Amino acid sequence: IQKTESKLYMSYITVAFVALLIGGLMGLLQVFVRSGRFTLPFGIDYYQVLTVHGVILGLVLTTYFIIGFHFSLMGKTVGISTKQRKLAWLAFWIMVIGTVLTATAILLGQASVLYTFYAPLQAHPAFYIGLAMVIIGSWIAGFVNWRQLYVWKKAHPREKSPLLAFMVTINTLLWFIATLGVAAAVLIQFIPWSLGYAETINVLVSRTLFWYFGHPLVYFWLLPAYMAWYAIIPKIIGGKLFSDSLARMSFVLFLFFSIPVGFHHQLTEPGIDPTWKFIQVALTFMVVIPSLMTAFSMFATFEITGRRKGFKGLFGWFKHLPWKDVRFLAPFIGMLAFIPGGAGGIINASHQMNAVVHNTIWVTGHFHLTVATTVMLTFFGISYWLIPHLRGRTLTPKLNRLGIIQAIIWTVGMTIMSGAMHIEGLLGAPRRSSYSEYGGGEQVSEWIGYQLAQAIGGTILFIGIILMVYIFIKLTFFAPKGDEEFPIAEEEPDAEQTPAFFENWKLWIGITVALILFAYTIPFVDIIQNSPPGSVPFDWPIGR
Ligand code: HAS
Repeated sequence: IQKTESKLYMSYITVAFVALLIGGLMGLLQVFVRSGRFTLPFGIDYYQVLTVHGVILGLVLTTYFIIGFHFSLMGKTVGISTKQRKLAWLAFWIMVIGTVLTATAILLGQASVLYTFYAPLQAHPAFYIGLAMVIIGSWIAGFVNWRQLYVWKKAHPREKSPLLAFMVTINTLLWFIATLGVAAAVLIQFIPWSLGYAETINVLVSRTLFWYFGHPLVYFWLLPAYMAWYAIIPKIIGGKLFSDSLARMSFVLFLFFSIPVGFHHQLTEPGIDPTWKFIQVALTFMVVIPSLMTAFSMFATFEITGRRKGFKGLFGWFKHLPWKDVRFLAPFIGMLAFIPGGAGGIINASHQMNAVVHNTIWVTGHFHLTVATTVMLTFFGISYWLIPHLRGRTLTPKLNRLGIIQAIIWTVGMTIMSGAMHIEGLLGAPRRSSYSEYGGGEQVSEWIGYQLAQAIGGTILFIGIILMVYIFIKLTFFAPKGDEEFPIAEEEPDAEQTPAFFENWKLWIGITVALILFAYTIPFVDIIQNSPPGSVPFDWPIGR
């Protein structure tokens, strides 16, 4: 790989690891505060820490790592030109300036609005302007990816696009369509309101636009992990991709169904017609299908590879998996975590059960299993080969062993922390609150033990973060020079040929837009009509 390319990809990935360290430290402070044994020094506000944690891990780490990974995949499969590389740098610097603006507003205590930042909480304009810049930068990066594929297709007429390039294109499309919602909220609602040009803000519209973006956001995080599961893991275990068409179909289904489902985050909210909540819940159950297809495909890959290696019996094939290879083990634990993580999601999406868990710390437990375990462990698994590959170094057996220890520490810490969050949530404990005895209620006394458990789990996780950052530094600067493989799997030879209609982007975008218009138009008009300016709580004047 050329130095100019690797420098670009590594810049994105490095920001992600810096974010991991800062965001992880904030997480540690939070579990300490909630244990009731620790107060924040220098009058630092709990919500300021919580905002740093959510923004830097949920928005900064993920976006930078994903864009760096996307570029690496595109560079490898379809190539990148000098002009495209320059634009990718422009995207990077716009994102960095935006991130610094947003971070400054939060660190000065002017933007303790949490990572969901919806009204009536108000931040300094710099917070929103910075976010808008991050989005604009990410769009430029996405345009570059599309251009990369376009140029490749022109040079390879009638060939199907490489699977990983196809997947990156779907994920950037998903991101682009989803971020239109949050960009609209930021530009039309938040910036004028925070600058004082608009006296009021429509709270329900801001929340609806946020969740129009917020749910596909979680699939924007998940799909790069799926890229690795489908196309990289089979190669690492010495097997082949089960089916190219199935993989493409599951990504197309994510594009269709991940956006028109935002209401499942707003099930308890007044002002949205229950019929439309029902429709979006039904669509939510559709978005479960591509994950089930993925689970099926992974099992198929594991079993076929094991049997081919001669392992017999119902589960004998399981033994062949390379348990001592961290490039496999870390993502595999991620897959396992997604079984309870996904089941929790189905519980959340079921309207009646949502009433039990909504706004409790169960939800925090859910997303620490999904994004902080499934996705993060897969990202770590990717880093073990991608970083040495980009840096012209190798993953030594010693670093591999450290990686395995890291994955085990993460698993133990997360099992304790997320498990305690799930149970405490079912006992009614709210999320997003610092330590409180709530006037000494009887039920509250049941919670504290779980909060102590979370502090223990969170501390173990923080040790895992320190170890991961150490491994990152080793892989980047000190590992021995060499040639680390970029593992991309081939398809099973007897798989059916991928149909040409997968390249019909107009069709996929058309269906996606139609589904969004169907799921959002009527309820959105309804929301705007029924919350005229001045009505509370939907239209909230400043300072109230
Ligand atoms: Fe979620 C809240 C519903 C998936 C992240 N979710 C959140 C929030 C975040 C988040 C961050 O309907 C909090 C937002 C906030 O701050 O308020 N979620 C779902 C559903 C799914 C789901 C239906 N969530 C995710 C993923 C996330 C994520 C993925 C991040 C990456 N979620 C909700 C709902 C809420 C919510 C409600 C709102 C709650 C409320 O009231 O506030 C589905 O996509 C899940 C489908 C997945 C499966 C699992 C398939 C299993 C696989 C593993 C295969 C394993 C193998 C290994 C092969 C059905 C693919 C096997 C080996 C063996 C040995 C067994």
